[in-house]
Amino acid sequence: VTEGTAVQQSATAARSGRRGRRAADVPALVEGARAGEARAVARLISLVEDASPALREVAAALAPHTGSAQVLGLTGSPGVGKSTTTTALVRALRAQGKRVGVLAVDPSSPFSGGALLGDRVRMQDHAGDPGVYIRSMASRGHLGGLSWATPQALRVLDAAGCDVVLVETVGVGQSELEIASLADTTLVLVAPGMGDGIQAAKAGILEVADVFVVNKADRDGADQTVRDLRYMLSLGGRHSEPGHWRPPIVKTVAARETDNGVDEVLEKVAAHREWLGSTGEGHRRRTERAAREIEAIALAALRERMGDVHGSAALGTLAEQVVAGGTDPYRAADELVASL
Ligand SMILES: Nc1nc2c(ncn2[C@@H]2O[C@H](COP(=O)(O)OP(=O)(O)OP(=O)(O)O)[C@@H](O)[C@H]2O)c(=O)[nH]1
Ligand SMILES: [Mg+2]
Repeated sequence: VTEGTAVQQSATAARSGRRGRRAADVPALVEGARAGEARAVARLISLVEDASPALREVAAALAPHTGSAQVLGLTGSPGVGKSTTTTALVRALRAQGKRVGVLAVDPSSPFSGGALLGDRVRMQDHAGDPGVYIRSMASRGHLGGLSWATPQALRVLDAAGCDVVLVETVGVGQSELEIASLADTTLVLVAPGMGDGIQAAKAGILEVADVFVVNKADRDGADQTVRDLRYMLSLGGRHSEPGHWRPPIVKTVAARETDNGVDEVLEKVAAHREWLGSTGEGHRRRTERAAREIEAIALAALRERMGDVHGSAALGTLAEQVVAGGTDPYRAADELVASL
């Protein structure tokens, strides 16, 4: 058993409900996805989400066709207007002729399949538009953060020719930090009167935001929220260092169809993209992203092998030696890792 299949098997076993599907014709699916077939895209995302035995083949087949999509992360407190903003952004991007993917990742309800988030987006006006793919994902097997399959799902949408992929996730737990590590540009949404500015500062969100969106600007207190954010940004952090990006603050009324500020959000996103390109920061982020992904896969493989080790004779022997004072647990652990 190679490390990869071991990882897949445990994840697949955890989701035995979907076992027994026929084997996937991965090359045909990738070809279909590249030709814009929604069903092929959906199937590929299911394969990566289910950690199907074909996962490796899918990853390998996608690799040559990825790297061109721009990934936008949207995060913020529950109810701040992420899905509404996503819908408005999709509409604006479609008007620019862009192909758009949406991944709604619900880190708060590992059992819902993230359906609520996705449905809220889907219920809007994009159903049936072949230039838009919308998919919701649960954060199965990854407490408090994004689904581990999110990067692979991004690759599927990238290979399917999406110019922009929007990733929406509720800002709870580690998710906003994770979304920032996944996205080229991270939008942090806040709303007036929710104390979000202060919450943001506490949670370290100031550090991950590339663009601040003060949504529900039709409500009282929007200007105060903008001032709060501006003040907090002025207090320092990496943003104030020379050569660094200073996150702009844009007011939106995402629930409005027109004159909603969303075009200005896209202008700031475009400016940030230019900055990413001209400073090399974009490449640095993508490399960092890949490194984390490799690390996560490698750690999962190690953990899997540790599982085999648990209760093994080798571990038992080392434990006896530690108890007898013949070695210490650190040296024993080194030996164990070396033997994996
Ligand atoms: N007044 C006002 N209401 C808005 C605005 N944008 C969104 N809303 C409303 O706020 C509520 C929540 O919007 P969603 O887009 O579902 O918020 P969300 O952040 O995706 O929520 P979760 O996914 O549950 O975290 C809905 O009732 C929206 O209609 C806005 O600009 N102004
Ligand atoms: Mg939502």
